Amino acid sequence: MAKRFSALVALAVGALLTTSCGGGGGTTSAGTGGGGDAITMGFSQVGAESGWRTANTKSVQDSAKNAGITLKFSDAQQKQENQIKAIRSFIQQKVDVIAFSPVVESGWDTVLMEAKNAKIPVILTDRAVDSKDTSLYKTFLGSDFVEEGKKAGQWLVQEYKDSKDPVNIVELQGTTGSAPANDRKAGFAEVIGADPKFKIVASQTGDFTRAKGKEVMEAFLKSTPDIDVLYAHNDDMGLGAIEAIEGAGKVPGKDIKIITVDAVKDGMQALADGKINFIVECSPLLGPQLMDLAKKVVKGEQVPARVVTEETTFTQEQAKQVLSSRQY
Ligand code: GYE
Repeated sequence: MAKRFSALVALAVGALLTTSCGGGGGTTSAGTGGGGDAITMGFSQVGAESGWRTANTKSVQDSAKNAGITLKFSDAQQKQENQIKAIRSFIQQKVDVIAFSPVVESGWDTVLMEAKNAKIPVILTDRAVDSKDTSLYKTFLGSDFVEEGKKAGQWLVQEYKDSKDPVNIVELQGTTGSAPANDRKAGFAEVIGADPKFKIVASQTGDFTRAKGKEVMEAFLKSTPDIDVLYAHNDDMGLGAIEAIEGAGKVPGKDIKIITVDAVKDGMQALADGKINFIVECSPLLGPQLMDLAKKVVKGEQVPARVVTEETTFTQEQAKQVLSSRQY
């Protein structure tokens, strides 16, 4: 119990550190290395836009330490140009392996070719790229975002199965051009598309942040009468939207039903409180698998081209049961 408590404190302190010094696109090192076959990993993170991202950063940093891998960590502040700069700097520093979570899907071929020519293996983590040349990276570790969008749609279809009335949906999309925004939109649209009563009446990006989620939801509430459902591509945008809905004198979870993706602690709390109706889980705890894959690719061992994270979904009742044991 005492051990568990101190682990939780460490987690909270770690989260604070990550958010407060995540600026500048600079690079910081952590980890031990040591020994002849020590591994140095260059990791280019998207940013610190959400609770999911904070938990993901912590998972990567902790796992590197545990695996004895020296980590050069760089925060791109959600800018592709910063990620490209970081990758070039990792190549110059001759790291053993580069891992990164591409903020958007396209535009990576040139820099990935530079890494390939320098014989530095690349691992995609969390988000995918749309490069035709799959030899530019060794593997892609992360969630199936299309599947997540489908699960969101399936809940909605079930929820309104007895209704003949139109269901007006507004959608808060993730970062424009990012794999999770593209795929969560597509999976959801495919499932609800089977029944014409479901209508997406407004859809706009909230860039995966709470502040943008609130701002865009305020605009939706002004421009769009009769919103039945909000589908937000992550918890943080949903949480921002809840503030906007309450500000407009409506009751989130009742007047407007809310579906989100991620299942970070704040999202799960809102779900347990009845303000969100359904959350599709997306796990940020990719660190341990990433370090295992890194060790293998550095040794030149074969790894699967795709490693998919296992995930579930949560209703309000389920959130109440698991909330206290949620790690992030
Ligand atoms: O859902 C969102 C974050 O790429 C899966 O990025 C990740 C997404 C996650 O900002 O909260």
